[in-house]
Amino acid sequence: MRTQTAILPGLALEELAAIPFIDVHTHLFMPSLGSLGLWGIDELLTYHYLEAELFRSHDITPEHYWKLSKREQADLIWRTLFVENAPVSESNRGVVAVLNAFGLPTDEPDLAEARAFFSAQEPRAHIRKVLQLAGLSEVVMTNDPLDPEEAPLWERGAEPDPQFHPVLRLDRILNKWAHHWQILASKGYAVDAAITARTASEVRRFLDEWCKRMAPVYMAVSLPDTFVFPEDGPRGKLLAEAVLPACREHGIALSLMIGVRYQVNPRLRLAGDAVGRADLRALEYLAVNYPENRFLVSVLSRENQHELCVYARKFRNLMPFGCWWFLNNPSIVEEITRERLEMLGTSFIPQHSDARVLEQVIYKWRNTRRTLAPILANSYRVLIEDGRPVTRADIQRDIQRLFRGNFERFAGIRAAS
Ligand code: RAT
Ligand code: ZN
Repeated sequence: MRTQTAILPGLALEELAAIPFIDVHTHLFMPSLGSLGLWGIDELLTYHYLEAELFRSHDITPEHYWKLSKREQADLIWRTLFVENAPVSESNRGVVAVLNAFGLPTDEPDLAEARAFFSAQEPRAHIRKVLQLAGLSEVVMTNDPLDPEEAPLWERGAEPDPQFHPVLRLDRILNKWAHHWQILASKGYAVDAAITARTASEVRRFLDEWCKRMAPVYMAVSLPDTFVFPEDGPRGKLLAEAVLPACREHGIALSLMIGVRYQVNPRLRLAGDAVGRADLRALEYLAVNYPENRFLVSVLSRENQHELCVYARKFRNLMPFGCWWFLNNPSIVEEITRERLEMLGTSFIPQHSDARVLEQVIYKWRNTRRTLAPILANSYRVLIEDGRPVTRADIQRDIQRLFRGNFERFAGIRAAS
């Protein structure tokens, strides 16, 4: 049935709400890695996005803040950003939306009721409930094989969960080889500080074993704005000689998240990273010279977004995904998503949550649906005006592709849907 333009925004919102999404990049953990998972009001309030904002509205020094207990930190952030100021920023509003989703008060002077609620939840049931509230069928994790807390859990055999897909994260290996090669050496790999042929092949063996253990849906690395490829340092050599061949052999994509300026203010710890414009010729080189590899790509700089779309038009082995970190604000998501729809049709993955705290998926996906509905509706409106009728089935098929099918196909996790 043909659709009238006036009802398009409502229709898009209905379908966005009805179709369960796959969250293609998070920092959440499946129940069997439960000790690593963050959830509840104290974690929500001490998310590093909010910590950065605390220091703008309160005189406390970072050094003093880090000495407080988690509970004291959360109380301070609540008082400063939610009681003494209206919580209008994106990350503040997110906490409000989560409290509201559970019927908790959003304007109390203290956190007593919220704390009582979260501490009464049974973790496994709470995870299922949160994913359902967020409209997600599955989430993709970030799993670090060199993390001293995480690695032993995998080595002992962590029980897989159909709603959580593992990802082999390579930051320590690719970005800080000098600090980490000895961990591999201590686990019996014949590696050195220098990337000799033997070191590269031992890293390859390490990746093969972790692929077997973890069955990752892709490998991933975050990269600085200064990322170049090819290059002669450890990162360039390990990428070329170990990571790219391993991805090919295991038939999995490599996710490149490019554009971080690490620790411009180390006093803020996790909140101390910034953004820089990258030279995407490195991506061009990878796409041209490694046609058998597939690359999921997110770029942090707003200035790199258009180039990424142009490269995606040239190379089918590039899949742009998400509006990452400092870009995940409605005004910027709108701009980037419109640009992508205009340049790539529906052949990209519009968003991921990057959630670090379980309940964040509720607000992040609610925001995405709210921001995307009018953008999609507008695309259909101009299409109708230009002479092509649009049906509800068209809208369903597009949303299914954007928020599920593109990832399933590109990551090779299911037959094409
Ligand atoms: O968005 C974030 O929380 C960042 O701190 C990073 O974790 C980033 O998303 C990454 O995966 O490196
Ligand atoms: Zn992330």
